[in-house]
Amino acid sequence: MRVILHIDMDCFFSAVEVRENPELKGLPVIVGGGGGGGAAAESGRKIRGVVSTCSYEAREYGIHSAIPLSKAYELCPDAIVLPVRMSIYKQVSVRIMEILRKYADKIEQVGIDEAFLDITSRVQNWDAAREYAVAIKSKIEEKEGLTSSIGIGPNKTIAKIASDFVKPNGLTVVEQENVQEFLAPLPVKKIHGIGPKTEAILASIGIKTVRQLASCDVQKLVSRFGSKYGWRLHRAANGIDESEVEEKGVRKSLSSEKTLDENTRDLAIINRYIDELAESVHGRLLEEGEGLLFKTVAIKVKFDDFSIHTRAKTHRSFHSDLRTLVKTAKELISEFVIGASAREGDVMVAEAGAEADVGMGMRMGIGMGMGMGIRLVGVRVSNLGVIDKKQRRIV
Ligand code: TTP
Ligand code: MG
Repeated sequence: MRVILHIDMDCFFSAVEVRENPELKGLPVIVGGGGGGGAAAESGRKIRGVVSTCSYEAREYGIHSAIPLSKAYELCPDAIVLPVRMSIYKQVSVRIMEILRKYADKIEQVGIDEAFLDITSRVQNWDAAREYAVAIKSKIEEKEGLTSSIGIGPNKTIAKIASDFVKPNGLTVVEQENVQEFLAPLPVKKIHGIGPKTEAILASIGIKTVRQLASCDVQKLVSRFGSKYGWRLHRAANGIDESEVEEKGVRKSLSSEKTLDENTRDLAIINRYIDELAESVHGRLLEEGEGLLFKTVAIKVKFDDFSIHTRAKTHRSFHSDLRTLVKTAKELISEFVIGASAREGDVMVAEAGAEADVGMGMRMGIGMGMGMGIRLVGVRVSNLGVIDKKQRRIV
């Protein structure tokens, strides 16, 4: 028997904003679009964009994720509307995941503010699991000042439904023997993966609750939804889910390198290779899952004598744009190839001739491997972060 925990932070973006601006505590706070809110609306400007999330106080007015900001403002003219500051939420998310990692054998992050933890080997029974969850919640509150909701069950489907059962600051434990009883009265949309479309089809055949879905003949579901999805619905409704908590192979870095057509030290030529390599790395950053962010950019250079050298720069915050990648890589390569006293060095090389260059260049602190041609260059990004799939935006 497994013990699976699902944790979801409460009104995440908005809770982070309130933490950063404590005077907002207890107020209806909306995070979304480009911000603006009261002043923008009063001056007659149209508020653009949608609500990313909002505080629980704002939810009392009927505001929720994905509705237009203009509608939200109608529902609650006093709401404080703040712009999305993705890089801050991302940093908080990374820190929360680091905390969680210590509490599980396996952890699967499934969004910016949620994760599954397999805690089977950490707890002896369901009571211990509850205490374990309390400890996790307290640790996150202590370290990050944020509340979360946790669900615990014998599999991921149950844990996920349970974490949503009491919110905010909830904790719901569904023991194996209580699974059917817990699921039965819930509306089918509570099962992860059942969206409005499936919900409507199920309603059309008279199925509204999980109890009804669980007792529906699986062949009927298969004929409606196909074999794979039909069986999945049937199993989920009966509380069965054998899927593992999958520790996603978190990518540590991405790189691309190229041997030059001809060995050279000509920066203009090398920079053309850098453009190409950076574009390739950047393309793969975007392809990777929902997209990745980077903090560190590194370059690699191989000289005539096959010696390999690298230089790296770590930015303070995450970036995702090609421009920053190219600019950083070019700065690094130019420092590296030309050195601090670049122009002087170049002249000296021209006059001194190939033999003497290396030693003199080195002694004078000019570029690395002075006099030697470069035969290969590479660009690498590391210290990666993910772009939130719900948000679908790049910082
Ligand atoms: P959720 O966990 O779905 O929502 P939440 O944390 O704001 O609120 P809850 O207490 O109900 O868990 O999403 C996490 C973050 O993802 C959320 O803070 C903002 C972002 N998000 C969007 O940007 N757009 C959306 O449509 C949704 C649902 C979330
Ligand atoms: Mg959340």
